[in-house]
This record gives sequence, C-alpha cells and structure tokens, in this order.
Amino acid sequence: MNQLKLKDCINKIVNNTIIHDIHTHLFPPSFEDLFLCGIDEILTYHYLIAEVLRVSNVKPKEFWKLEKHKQADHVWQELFIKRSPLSEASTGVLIILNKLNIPLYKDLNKIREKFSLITGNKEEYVKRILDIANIQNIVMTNDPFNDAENKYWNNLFFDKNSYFQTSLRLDGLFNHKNTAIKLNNKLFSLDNSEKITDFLLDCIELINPLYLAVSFSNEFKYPADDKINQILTETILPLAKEKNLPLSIMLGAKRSINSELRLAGDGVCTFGINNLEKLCSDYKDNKFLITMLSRENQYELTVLARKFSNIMPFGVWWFLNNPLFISEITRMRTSLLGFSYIPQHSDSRVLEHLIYKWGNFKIILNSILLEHYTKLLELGWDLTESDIKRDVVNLYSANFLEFLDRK
Ligand code: RAT
Ligand code: ZN
Repeated sequence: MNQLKLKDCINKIVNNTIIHDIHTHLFPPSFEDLFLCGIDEILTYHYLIAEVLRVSNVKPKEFWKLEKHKQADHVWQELFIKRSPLSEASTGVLIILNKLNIPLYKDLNKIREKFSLITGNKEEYVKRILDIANIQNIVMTNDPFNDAENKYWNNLFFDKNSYFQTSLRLDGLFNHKNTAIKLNNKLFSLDNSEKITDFLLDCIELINPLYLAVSFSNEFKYPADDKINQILTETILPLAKEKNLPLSIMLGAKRSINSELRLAGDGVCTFGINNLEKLCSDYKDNKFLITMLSRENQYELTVLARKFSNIMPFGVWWFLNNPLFISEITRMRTSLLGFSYIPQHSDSRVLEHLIYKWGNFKIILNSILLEHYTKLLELGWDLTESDIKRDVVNLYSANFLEFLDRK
C-alpha cells in the first residue's frame, strides 16, 4: 500500500467503522423527560454553563431561576454573540449545526425553528444522529439512587434491539444519606453488606448491566479501614467477580468544589496511583475499566495497564476531552499498549453531543493512525486494508466486548 492510498484507506475506515460508546449519560425516548435533544438542551450542557457563569454578570442563583430556554438564550448571548465560540464545548455546538445542515444563524430562534422541524419523531431522530456519528450502541449510566430515572426501569425498554445498553452506577452507595432505597416497589435497607448485596442482585436482575461503575476523588484510599473499602470489598467486588462484570472506576473528579454551579461545579484532582495498583493486584480475578481525570495520572495509568491485564484504560474524560489531550493521551497509550485499550467514550448528556464528540475524536485518530501505519510501511511491513479495519474495530468496539467476555 502506498502513502496516498494509506491516507484514504484510514480516513474511510475511521469514519465508517461502527462505534460502541461505552459511557454516556443518554437515555432513550421512552425515558420521557430524561431523553434530551435539541438546541436548548445543547446550550444548557453543564460544560457550557461553567463557561457562561465565568463571564456573565448573572449570578448562579439567578441563572438557575431562569426557564431552560432563557438559560439557553443567555448562554447563546454570552458565549456565541458577545464572544467567539472558541472552547471545545462551544465549537461543538457549531459542529452539530453543520452536520445537521442547520445554517449558523446568529438568531437563536431561527435555529430553534430548524430543530423543531427535525426532532418531531424521536425514534427516527435517534437513528439519524447515530447514523451521522456511526454509532451502534450507547451505554447509559443507570443510577438506582435517582428516582427520576429508576421509575423507568420497569419499562420493557431493555429490549435486545435497543441501541441503549445499561450500566449500573453505584456512587449513591457511598453517600451517607442513602441508608435505604425503594426500588421497583421494594424497600432495601443498606445498613450491612448482606443487604447491600441483595440490593445489587436485584438491580442486576432488573437492568442486566454490562458493567458496574463508580467514581472516586483522591479521598478514596485502598486499602483502608473505612466504609468505602467495606462496601467495595464485601459487596461490589465479590459480586462483580461472580457475575463476571467489570467494575468501571472513574478516578479524579472532585465533586462539587463550587456547589452553586450544581452539575457544573465539579473539579479535578490527581489520584494516588498506588491505591489502584494495590487494588488491581489484590483482585486479579476482577476486571477494571479505568479512566482518570487528571492529566498527571495518564502516564502512570498506562504503565499500570502494562502490568495488570485486568485493567482496561478507557476514554479521555471530561476536561481532558479536547484535541491537545486526546492527541497526547492516545499517542502515549498506543506507544505503550499498542491498540489494547479503549480510546474514547463520549460522556454525552444530550443526544446531539455524539456528533461533535466522536467527530472531533475521529479527526485526531485519523492523524495518529496515519503516523503509526506510515512507520510500519517504511519498515517494510505488509499492511493491508483489512489489517487497518481489524485494528479500528478493536479500538471502537471489540476491545470492550472482549473485555466483557473475558473470564
Ligand atoms: O462529564 C460529565 O458529564 C460529568 O458530569 C460526569 O458525569 C462524569 O462523566 C461522570 O460520569 O461522573
Ligand atoms: Zn460520565
């Protein structure tokens, strides 16, 4: 294969290979108000709210009192009209509009009109967005402690044909307020490990998750004589092992450092990697999907993944999800791990986010693959189109699916 052919071939494969998005906050239309799409939802994404509250004179308390469309008006005015939309999240809005063939009107109402013409049939709209981004499956974040969400768990939405798949998010177990929970008309007390295990078993039965998940700040230490360790080692890890479910641990989000900003108020902290090292070493029969929020942790995590095959690093998370860090982290991971990791997840909260988050990632992946495969060609390696296809399939879906299946 020559250089010119290589470029076209990579481009075609990166853009046409089907993606499994392993961590999002999206829900299907059957979840009614939790299904988010359209320009007002796009503009009131918490990434943009953090940006708008930095620059506007409106205080957080006043902002939250506004109705959603007024909040969106405010974001539009401050971040798109009074200033150029340069940040990753704000250029993302323009990418979405481009891909949906909506002109970049400065008048937000005109954009609203265009959206109202295309979002009428929700099921069809989901399909349209998934087709644009080339996504086949979306893993939701299913939180049993969120009453607005768990009331839908009884719906028969977990049908095999749905694009939406489940994961069981367990942060609420570590919250001291949650000493009991009502789920599916059953009351569970959570005051000892046995009862927590019963509760988890019911959740698993109900939603059939692909994995269990939890996020910790650097306050999580392992081992330690505390409630987190007790819950982890006496309930979550044994159950994950028994059911052959990976545990996704998202490390380094420091929650609510400015609570006035609500969901937009979380920060970042560096995590002590030795805690993760010990955990993965003590629980070799458990599988861990790991993503870390601090840039400083990325190299250590990649090295740790070389030592422990029960670690699957995934995604370039949240504040890191911009071209500079995606490029740096993906290059580093590839140099140290080949393609044996999961390079990205979208973390989308609004359906159309899938378009820009995956679109931006593909641009970077394209150039990284070109570099790597060019090197192989220069070295005389016999590289075929199907080799490249296989590698990209691994990155986009197969590494995840094989990790789920691994015993
Ligand atoms: O990226 C986000 O939207 C964050 O608010 C978090 O939800 C994070 O991704 C998480 O899953 O905790
Ligand atoms: Zn998330």
